[in-house]
Parts: sequence; C-alpha cells; structure tokens
Amino acid sequence: MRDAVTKLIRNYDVTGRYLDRDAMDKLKTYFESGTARITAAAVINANSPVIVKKAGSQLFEEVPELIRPGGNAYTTRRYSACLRDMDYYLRYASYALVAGDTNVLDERVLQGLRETYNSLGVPIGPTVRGIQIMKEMVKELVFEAGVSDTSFVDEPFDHMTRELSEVSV
Ligand SMILES: CCC1=C(C)/C(=C/C2=NC(=C\c3[nH]c(/C=C4\NC(=O)[C@H](C)[C@H]4CC)c(C)c3CCC(=O)O)/C(CCC(=O)O)=C2C)NC1=O
Repeated sequence: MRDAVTKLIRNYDVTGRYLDRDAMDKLKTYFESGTARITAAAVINANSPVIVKKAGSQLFEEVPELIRPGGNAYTTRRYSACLRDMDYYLRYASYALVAGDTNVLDERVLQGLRETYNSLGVPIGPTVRGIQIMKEMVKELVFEAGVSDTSFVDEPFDHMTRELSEVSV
C-alpha cells in the first residue's frame, strides 16, 4: 500500500536523487491539504451509515428495476450485498483521501472486482452511479464542515468509477 509521501520517496530513490524543488512542491501541496483530508475522513466516519442508506435509496429510485424481480439487487440478501459494497467503496475512499493516493483502492478494492461482478451479473453502470451519488453527498458534507474547496474529494470516487467503467466496455 502506498501514500503520497511513500510514492514520492520511492520515485526519487529509484534514481538515487535528493528531493528537489519539484518534490518539495508536491510535498507542500499534500501537507497543506492535510487538514481538509482529515476533515473529509472524519465527516465520512461520522455519517457513513446515513450516506450509504441515502445513496442506496437514491440509486434504487433512479434505477428501480435493480430491486424488482430479476434485478441484481432483488431479494434481501442481494439488496444487503449491494449496500455492503457501497459501504466498502465509501470506507476505502476515506482511506485513499487520507493517503492522498489511489493505490489502496487498486490493491484492496478493484483487483479482481470486474471478474466477480461479471460472473455474478452485477451491473457496472448502476454501481458507478452509486459511487458518484456518494461522492456528491460527501462533498456536500465536507463543504458544510467548513472546507471551501472540496475538489480533492473527487479523486478516489472518480478513480473507482474510471477503473470499473473502463473494464466493462
Ligand atoms: C473490499 C473489497 C470488496 C468488494 C468491492 C467486494 C465486492 C463484492 N460484491 C459481491 C456481490 C454483490 N454485489 C452486489 C452489488 C450490486 N448489485 C446491484 O444491482 C447494484 C448495482 C450493486 C450495489 C450498488 C450484489 C447484489 C452482490 C451479490 C450478487 C449475488 O450473490 O448474486 C461479491 C461476491 C461475494 C459476496 O457476495 O460477498 C464481492 C466480492 N468484496 C470485497 O471484499
């Protein structure tokens, strides 16, 4: 698993370089955004059950066939599996936000996921939509918590969306 700092150090170590101006700029950006990243993690931690529940409801409202007979989230078992997956995405997004790097998502969440989803018939499009709904909710909460620029929140959610959609095509 990697974070913004270990990634940078590894890149410089590979070529035996001291940390130069460019490295300092990257480190500064990361550390300056530290408080906002922690706020985001705190907001997610304090609201995760509500976020997952509300995002799920919105998703099923937008794509009602998911929970109708024949839908992938039909039956309580699959309905719960779907919300559990949403909870995974949210929790790992909070890790990636703190790390300032999406590597944790590649290693712990996305690896092999496409194969699993394809073999179980879990539709990618609505999954991606669910992730995006959670992103919007988190951004709003982070903004309400006093962080004016919430653009950094996009990264992990968009990364999961991109990786999932890329393979579905
Ligand atoms: C931490 C990393 C991690 C991830 C990401 C993960 C995902 C994951 N989701 C699964 C199933 C599932 N995932 C869904 C999800 C959905 N169905 C829909 O229609 C919606 C679009 C969507 C919710 C948004 C469903 C319904 C199942 C059960 C499918 C089945 O068993 O038929 C499975 C198969 C095994 C199981 O049911 O537990 C895995 C491995 N597991 C992990 O350990």
